[in-house]
Amino acid sequence: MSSTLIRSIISLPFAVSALTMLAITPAHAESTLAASIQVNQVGFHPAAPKVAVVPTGAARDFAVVPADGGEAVFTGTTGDADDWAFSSGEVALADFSGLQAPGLYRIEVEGVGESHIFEIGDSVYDALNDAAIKAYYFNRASTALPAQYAGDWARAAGHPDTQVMIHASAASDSRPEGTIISSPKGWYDAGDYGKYIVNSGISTYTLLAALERDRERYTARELNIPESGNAVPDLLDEVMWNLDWMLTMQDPADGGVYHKLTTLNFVGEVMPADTHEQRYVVQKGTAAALNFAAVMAVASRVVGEYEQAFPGRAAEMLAAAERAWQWAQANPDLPYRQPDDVKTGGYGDGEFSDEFAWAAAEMFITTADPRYWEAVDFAGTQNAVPSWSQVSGLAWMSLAHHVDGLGDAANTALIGNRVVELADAVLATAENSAWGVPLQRSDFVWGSNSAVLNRAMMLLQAYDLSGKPEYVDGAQALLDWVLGRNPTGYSFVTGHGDKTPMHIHHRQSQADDVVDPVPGFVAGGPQPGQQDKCEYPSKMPAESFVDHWCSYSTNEVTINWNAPLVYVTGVLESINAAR
Ligand code: G3I
Ligand code: 9MR
Repeated sequence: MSSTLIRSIISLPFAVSALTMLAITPAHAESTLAASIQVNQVGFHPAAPKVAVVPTGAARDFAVVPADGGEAVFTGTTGDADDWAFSSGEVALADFSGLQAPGLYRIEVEGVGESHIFEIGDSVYDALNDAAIKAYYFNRASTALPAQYAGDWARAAGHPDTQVMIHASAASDSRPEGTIISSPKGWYDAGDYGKYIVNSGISTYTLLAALERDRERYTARELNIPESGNAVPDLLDEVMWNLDWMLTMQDPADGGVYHKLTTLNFVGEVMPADTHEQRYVVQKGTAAALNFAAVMAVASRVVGEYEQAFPGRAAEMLAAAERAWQWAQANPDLPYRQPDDVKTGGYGDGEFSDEFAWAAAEMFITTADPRYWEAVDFAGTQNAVPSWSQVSGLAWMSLAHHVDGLGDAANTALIGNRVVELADAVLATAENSAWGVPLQRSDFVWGSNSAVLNRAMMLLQAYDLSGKPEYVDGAQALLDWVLGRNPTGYSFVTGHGDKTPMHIHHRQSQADDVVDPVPGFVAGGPQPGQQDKCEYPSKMPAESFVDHWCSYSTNEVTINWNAPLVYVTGVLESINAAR
């Protein structure tokens, strides 16, 4: 909260309201973080807005100097100092957007110190974007990762998943409890080795949406994965690894989709090849069916563009989507309920209107059948920043991207309004932020960096519709946050930045004998829940992060958190290449 806002609350005539409001705002809880100048440590395109954050109680002069020393190349004065409800101390913004010359730099402020190194240059996010996609390769199940592709992080195969058991909760007439099915491939969800359909939904979708948005870009990128050099973009090859698995999660008898494939308990800190516990598919549910239907509908239209490389696959995916959709019509309210003997991730969600809207939107876009548009009350469906449990934003994002080809059934004005309304609401939150980033208290949840990046992704939808630069600038500020313009001082993406997480909650990174963690993964990010009971430097929402294996609630990595990092860095590259 800005000090102005605090002052206006304190001056409220009703002391009781003031006290109540102050009570729900955490008092400035103790922080042991060292205050220093924070900046996006990867860097900026020459034409992009460039802002660093200086810890100070009053405006100060600052200088941008070459990383290897020498005379200042840019000088300026910060704005006024202010505080923020989610971090400690006062800060001021140093705007050096005027500096456009490519190079490696630092910010210096007399009496305060210097920032980490950052770059100004064209294509400054290419390597990061490639690495964020390559992280999915590193999380492939059921395969060895040869050194030729995986370098230092080469590993033996694990989890063939050809002998997976039907759990009691998933038993059906044709597949009674204990039946063995084959369900290989896919990506490990996170630092654990589970494979979860709901979370695969938003992750796989977001990567496919990146490809739909920037096909030319991704056709040209080479990721050095086993499929590199074939006739399709590496990004699509990577996504196919997970689509192949997802298809095996559909019960051929009725079209329903199992919620997840995991062991009964989380396994220890071991490599994939060293763990052989029985894996199960667990309970079918409405969320799994609708996530599956939505993703298969999108995949069908994307894969259909590469029919020669993937003959028959687009039709197979669309048929699978239709069967899952039908199953959900017959089972519209079946939440996932974790069985007593299963302790792995829940991804439970009891509210399905957003999943229905998303699946209907994707089926409508792919088939042009107006019955899908009519199946859902789109006029009554709000937009929201996406997360694994709230996917209405994915419906609006896809509808907006395809708005010109939707035909008469769709309300195109409604689609534009929903996208712009949400983007404006996101941008408005920057006004209360001394850090100049459009974030609010509810963003500081488990996986906060994905909330940050999904906000950026929604701003970029509004930019695509309107061409207004403020939406790109907002997305830039949010990416800056993830890459170092935040009170923890970390660029949260492994291997990308001057100070990056070294001890992510990622079993492979923990169990291998390589010092560096697998690169290209964004850590969950600060949030005050501290569910893992580790030691943290602060209780403040934006400071409650620790780079330790112990911290699965702030330092794990997950496929749905990397996906908007891919989307946002790819789109910013495309936009900047064009300006
Ligand atoms: O929905 C409530 C909301 O009403 C409330 O205001 C808020 C206050 O904290 O909490 C919200 O619930 C949170 C929920 O996520 C939805 O955002 C829970 O507190 C929070 O504990 C929960 O965290 C989830 C976590 O699993 C624990 O269940 C994360 O979203 C989810 O990303 C994470 O997923 C795990 C998988 O289960 C297993 N694989 C790793 C993966 C990442 O850690
Ligand atoms: O390692 C698990 C991680 O992948 C999950 O996201 C997290 C929350 O479900 O749980 C982790 O496992 C922990 C378990 O829940 C409690 N005991 C310690 C485990 C991690 O070392």
